Amino acid sequence: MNPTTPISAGTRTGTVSTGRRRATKLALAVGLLAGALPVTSGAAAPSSRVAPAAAPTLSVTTAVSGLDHPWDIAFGPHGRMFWTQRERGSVMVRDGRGTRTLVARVPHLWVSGETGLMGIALHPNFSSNRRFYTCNGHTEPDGSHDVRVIAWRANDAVTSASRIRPLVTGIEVSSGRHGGCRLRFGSGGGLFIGTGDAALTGNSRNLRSLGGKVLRVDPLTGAPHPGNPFVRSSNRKTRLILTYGHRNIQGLALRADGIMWSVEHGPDRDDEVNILRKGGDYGWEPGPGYDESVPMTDNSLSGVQIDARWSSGFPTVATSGAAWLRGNRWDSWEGALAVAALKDQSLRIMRFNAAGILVGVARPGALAGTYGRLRAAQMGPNGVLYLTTDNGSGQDRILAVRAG
Ligand SMILES: [Ca+2]
Ligand SMILES: [Ca+2]
Repeated sequence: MNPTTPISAGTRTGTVSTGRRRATKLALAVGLLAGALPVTSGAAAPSSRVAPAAAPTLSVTTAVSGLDHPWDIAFGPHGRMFWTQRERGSVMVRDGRGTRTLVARVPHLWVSGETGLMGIALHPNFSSNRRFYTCNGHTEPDGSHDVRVIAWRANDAVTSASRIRPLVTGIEVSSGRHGGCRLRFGSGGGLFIGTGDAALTGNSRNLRSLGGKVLRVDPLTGAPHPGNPFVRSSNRKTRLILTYGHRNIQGLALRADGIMWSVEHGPDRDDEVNILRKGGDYGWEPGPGYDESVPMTDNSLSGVQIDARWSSGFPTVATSGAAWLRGNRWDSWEGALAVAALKDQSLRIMRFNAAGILVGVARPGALAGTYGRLRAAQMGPNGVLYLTTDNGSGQDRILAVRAG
């Protein structure tokens, strides 16, 4: 396959975009108790009526306070919670007894605009190999920058960590705008890396750039995942690509069926939630001079573009991290996607059916405008959802959200 030619996504689902239609009636039916908003959906209308379902009552507590731009969260054995702080470049761990430890500080950190220390993910075998991964803006000795993924190994007590190696380097940057970078493991053990387009024209759909992509790599070697669509390409970067045509991936979330979903920022309209399909083109291609007055999914581009499963319409709300809700205390929201939003300062609960079609969106009042900007979402032990705030000035927190 010619790696420079956008491919047709043969795995596209059966949904046919019928344009943006308001799902007001449905949203009202689903979210009677939860402050549901009318939403626009880039996907087709639901194929069947969904009975109104009672939303769970939420309680929100502060798990950790006194933080500064906590960007991502991960959970390890024995109740350990990891988090990153974007500007401080610190990887912190709180153990099961509540003791907080600085485990690592990223060297040569480059903090600029939206870029700094961002995503974190623990290897699925962390309990035996102690490996984890971070993604950060980096400064080279010559003063140049990139975004890169670093592999770390923690000591047995998980009180310190040493760098094993940079796993993926050369993710393009410009000013620090649209730096990505979320890390999550897939069901097959590959490490997914969601990147931003660096606010540069010509990255997103260019298969020789790592910007505006979802990459998938072997977490031990950094080699391309053997199932990647362009794995036989002669180009190092092309081989790492799973999907392309993204603007700025802020969320990745693995559904229980093993399918990875992404969350992206739109320009002035159309934040998106997408199902990731191998080799898929998600249709973002800004014009010369980074002209953003183009659709988030531009179907007029060559080849087939994959439509979003949810989009914000106008204006954007700046959707960021996302997690699938697990545990029966979530009641009718079990299996729904919880999506944090920065600009809109709220959490959205998006319910999709097994085919990935949106059936309802709720915006729980307990998390709407109460805590400022919400950055990360991650499920912890016992069916508790954790969120980070992103307001700065050392006032940020990690919130624990319990249902039932
Ligand atoms: Ca798109
Ligand atoms: Ca097209």
